[in-house]
Amino acid sequence: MMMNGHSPMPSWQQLLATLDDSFDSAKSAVLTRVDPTGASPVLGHLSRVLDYNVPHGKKTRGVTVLLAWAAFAKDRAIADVETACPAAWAVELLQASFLVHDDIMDGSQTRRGRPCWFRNDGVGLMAVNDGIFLDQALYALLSSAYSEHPQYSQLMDLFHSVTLTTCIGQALDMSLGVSGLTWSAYREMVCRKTAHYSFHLPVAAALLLRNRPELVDVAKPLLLRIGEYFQAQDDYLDFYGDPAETGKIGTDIQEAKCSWLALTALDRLRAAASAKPDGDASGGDNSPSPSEASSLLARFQDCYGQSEPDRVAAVGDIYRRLRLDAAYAEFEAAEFASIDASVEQLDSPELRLVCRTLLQLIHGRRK
Ligand code: DMA
Ligand code: MG
Ligand code: MG
Ligand code: MG
Repeated sequence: MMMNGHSPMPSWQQLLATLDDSFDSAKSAVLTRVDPTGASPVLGHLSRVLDYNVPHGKKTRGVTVLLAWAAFAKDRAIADVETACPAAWAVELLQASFLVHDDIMDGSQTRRGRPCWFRNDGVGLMAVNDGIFLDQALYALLSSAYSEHPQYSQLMDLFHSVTLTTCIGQALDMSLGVSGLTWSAYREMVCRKTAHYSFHLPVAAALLLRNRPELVDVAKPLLLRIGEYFQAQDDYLDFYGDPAETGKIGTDIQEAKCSWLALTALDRLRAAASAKPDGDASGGDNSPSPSEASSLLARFQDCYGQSEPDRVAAVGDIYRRLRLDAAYAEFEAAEFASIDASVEQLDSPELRLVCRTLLQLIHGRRK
């Protein structure tokens, strides 16, 4: 057996398989807490809530816990990974909780290729309570697995504080609207609503389980940057993604979201509208003329955040006219290179490995 830091890392697929294998035991730890006798009439519903909302995603966040846990193992053999599975499912429970509520708030139709939970027959507003259940279930799971762990109270604090941050980010997301479309508001909102729980939380949880609390803040700035990049991708996919791949149908235009595409469109249109008639201030031969840009800007302001199909389509036409897919490809390549360079500067080889793996995993993603 290899007993040094250079033992091969289990692959992402192996970690995912280990995580999937542990779902039933995580689920039963939660339901035992609901009712140890197994007789309660509510068990059937809550079991369905867990089955429908927790195990069917990409599980990037859950696998990230296992990846970071494995990276810090003295022996990276797969057998050890089970220890971190409850924490991995705890992160997935938090994600499920936020998604159940997010889909209600965003008026979405589908999630992971199936109707959003609240759209299922007989669910409706019960989904509000189900979302709270998914959130609280994670604490039952953490306590069943780690109540004797020396970092247990730090682990609890971590989940609580990341939940509050995400909740504030979701509140910002809902309140910015068209008038709030600025890059600084965007970055703050995205960092809070997505980056903390999606990237910082899973790595920090694994570091606490490994008794390495001193590394939590070291990894955080870079993980938050990866998270901001991840949300820009999500915004891009909201319009340009294929629902057959993403499993969801975008609603950012009709919901007036402060998104990467809307901000970039406004930047381009404002630059083109104020350019000299024969100038090239807005970048590229395909830029609209100042008069076309002014009329597109007025059209964008009239249509963004409106639910009539014609107006939603008009915003999409503006995105295509501005070639925002090409603008996004340029952004993605530059952002990837810049984050990648920062990853290589990390002192800890284990954190470098984790961040590098995550960055490569999400680079160019289509779902
Ligand atoms: C998601 O933002 C953020 C949270 C906390 C769920 P979003 O609404 O853009 O996500 P999605 O596109 O998956 O609905
Ligand atoms: Mg949403
Ligand atoms: Mg949302
Ligand atoms: Mg989105």
